[in-house]
Amino acid sequence: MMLSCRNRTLACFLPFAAVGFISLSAAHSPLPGTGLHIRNYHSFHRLFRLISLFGFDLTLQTRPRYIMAFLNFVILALALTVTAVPSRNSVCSDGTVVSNEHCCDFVPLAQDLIENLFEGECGEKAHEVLRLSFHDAIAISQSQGPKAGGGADGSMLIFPDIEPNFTANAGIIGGVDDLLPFMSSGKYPTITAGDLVQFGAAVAVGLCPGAPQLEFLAGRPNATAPAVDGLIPEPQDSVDKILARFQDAANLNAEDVVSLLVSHTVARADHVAPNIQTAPFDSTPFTFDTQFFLETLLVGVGFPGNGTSPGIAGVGEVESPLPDTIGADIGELRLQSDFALAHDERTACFWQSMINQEALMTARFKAAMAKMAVIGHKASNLIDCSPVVPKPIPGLGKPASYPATKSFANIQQSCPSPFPHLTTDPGAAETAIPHCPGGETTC
Ligand code: HEM
Ligand SMILES: [Ca+2]
Repeated sequence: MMLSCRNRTLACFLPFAAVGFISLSAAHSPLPGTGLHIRNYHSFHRLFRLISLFGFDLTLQTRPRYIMAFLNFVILALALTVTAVPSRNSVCSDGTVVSNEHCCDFVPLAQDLIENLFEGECGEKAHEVLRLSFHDAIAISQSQGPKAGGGADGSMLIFPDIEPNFTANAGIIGGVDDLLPFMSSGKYPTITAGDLVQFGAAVAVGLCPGAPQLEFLAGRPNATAPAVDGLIPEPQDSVDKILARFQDAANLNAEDVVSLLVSHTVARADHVAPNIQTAPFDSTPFTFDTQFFLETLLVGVGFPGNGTSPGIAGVGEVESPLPDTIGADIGELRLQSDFALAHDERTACFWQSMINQEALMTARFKAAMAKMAVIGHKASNLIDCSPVVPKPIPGLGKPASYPATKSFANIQQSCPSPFPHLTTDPGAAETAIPHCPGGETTC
């Protein structure tokens, strides 16, 4: 039988269809067990040469004996495609199934971080690393161009003497010093600085009861330069400035900003109020709950002090509803930026909608963190290693509630939607906000 391609028969197009099929499927999914995309190490020329090896002459001087060879090729291509599917997965030492064996390198790191840095708790270290993931990622600017910063590239760890010294990064050196030993230990040679920061944050937040299991993509190249000063939002910034900064960094919108600020449910300030450290942003700084969104809407009555003298306002600080410091238990601190975003017409309704809606809050936080964690990178160039993020600690199952002595009467509402009905915690006096996680008395 003689086939002529001049007739434009189906047979002429089959090889190209096969090449296209293989290339497309390879381009969309990593090659078995490698995570490499076909374009990374096989050019299309090589594919065409491969076809020739199986006897098909792509000059299309088609002869009958090539037909069998071509069929062989199609069968081989199909077989490769079919067998590729199951072999794509790898099983890590702890049984976690991942799409690429590189992900398994993060399994011992997670254990190491939990045991030796976070000590299994949503405490100071976990908070610091979560904040670091933000300060690393947001340091990038579309308007200033690539030289301004590389986003989530670990530049804080690679140039620890530069960005951490910027005023807006006050205290960030804590998170940097937390993670540097994991980078220099030599135990994790395949893990980049940017991956360490974002993975560290995912592990950290999972220790806060009620947090979602964050997505984690691996493969951020190491930073080649530090970011410039002026890219980190500050608590004294206006809402206009804050929203513009997130937009300029990575097209993050007002809802993304509120969704990322969920992190302030597990946060305390060391450098805002003069001489006061560990001043919490809500009454449950070790629990990933919706209290932050409720408490930021309560009327402010004072500044947290050190327990002996009255509190003095810091830069970017406004009055909080629970300022009493009782012994080592420091009163609540409110950032001016959180207050402004809680009441601005662009963000107030979304802010209020988070109250007592843990599922909404965790889902929106997870989605926004997924965007933040890849700033400066193309997600399609990274490897999805989400299964190696440890399962988070479940929530406490306690609905949002007014802290003792507070009620709807103390709410300063800016969104016209109905306000959720909530109970008030028992007690005749303002509740002390525990200084230590896990019910410990010293920490
Ligand atoms: C409008 C944007 C933001 C502003 C102005 C802001 C400001 C601040 C400030 C002033 C502190 C206190 C730092 C200190 O004194 O020790 C803080 C703490 C913190 N922030 Fe933000 N933040 C913003 C957004 C975010 C985002 C997006 C995240 C994470 C995704 C985040 C996570 C944290 C955490 C976890 C802490 C607590 C750190 C600790 O307890 O050591 N913040 N933030
Ligand atoms: Ca909380």
